[in-house]
Amino acid sequence: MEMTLRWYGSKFDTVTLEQIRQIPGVHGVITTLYDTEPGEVWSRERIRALKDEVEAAGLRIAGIESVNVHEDIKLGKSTRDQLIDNYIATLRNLGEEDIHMVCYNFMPVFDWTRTELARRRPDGSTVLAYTQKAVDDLVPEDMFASISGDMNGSVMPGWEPQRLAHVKELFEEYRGVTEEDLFANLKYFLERIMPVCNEYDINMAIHPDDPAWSVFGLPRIIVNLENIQRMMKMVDDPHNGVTFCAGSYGTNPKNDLPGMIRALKGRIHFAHVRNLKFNKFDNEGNPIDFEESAHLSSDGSFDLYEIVKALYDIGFEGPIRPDHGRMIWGEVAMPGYGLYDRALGAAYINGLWEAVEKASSSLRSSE
Ligand SMILES: [Mn+2]
Repeated sequence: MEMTLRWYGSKFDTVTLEQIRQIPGVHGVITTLYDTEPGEVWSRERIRALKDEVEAAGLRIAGIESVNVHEDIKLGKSTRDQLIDNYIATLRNLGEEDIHMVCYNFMPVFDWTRTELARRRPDGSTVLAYTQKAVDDLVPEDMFASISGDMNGSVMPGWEPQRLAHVKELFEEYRGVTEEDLFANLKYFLERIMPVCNEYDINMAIHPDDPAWSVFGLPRIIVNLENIQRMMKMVDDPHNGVTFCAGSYGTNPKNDLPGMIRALKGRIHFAHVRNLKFNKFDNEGNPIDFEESAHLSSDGSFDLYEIVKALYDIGFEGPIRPDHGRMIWGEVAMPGYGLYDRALGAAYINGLWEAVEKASSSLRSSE
């Protein structure tokens, strides 16, 4: 694995490359051209400028998160062919610049959903949280207004104001779009982009839907192992793989995270490792309230040791990153994306990895 940190670019991120470089074991960043619109071609010049900036700080670009997919592609509209051509042009330019991993998602309208961005925990830290009741009570177009006050002045990925301005129309367009339609539109997209991914050895890593169930009645497909396997089989190419996001798949306690990792051997191209804490379940065992915790196993509901061990056991070699961190020590940053708690997360995951690695090599030598 290659430990990385997500970085939004010097114009948008409160965290600097110089700070990232001082986190032990972090040599790469996962970044993006944050001010591009879905459907826009990323020019080679802009990609190279970003690369130069990262490399001048002594780091490397380990992958892109994300190249966003235009809603018309997800909707299967007639405009999709041109938009996919543009996506292919972007992939080609990334490949020319020696970038080989691209994270994306296929979630309608919203990238991810939380109902609070700064829930206070007993230790005074603040975290992102989700309450089903808040989602059920909310008109989707009010979602942005309800949380935008918590964004610390940042623009959060998936919650860009220009995207949210069209929420109402988008909901109209998704009326009647089923999960089967979404699978078919994803297949169409993947079939079109795979040749360029093969040409440039670009691993496509689809990010799961977060939370891993339908919200606001929108169809959601990347939610469990069965659906991921269907996605990989329908366009069967090693470049068609996944971002294993523990915090997203883990929102559904029925998803056995270490088991999923083992089943996805060879097709996990990127890993997001984090923890969350379930607070309340309904009568059927579905979580109705959870919050993001520190990465440490004992602070949340997941066993991070087992997650890291499963990644080690499948021979995972791709980029990995700590995911949303808590806001601690007075830091003011994009919720989930401050420096301090993600640095603690990176150090903790590195520690787990070293322990797993040494334990299994001493096991081997004693055999
Ligand atoms: Mn994630």
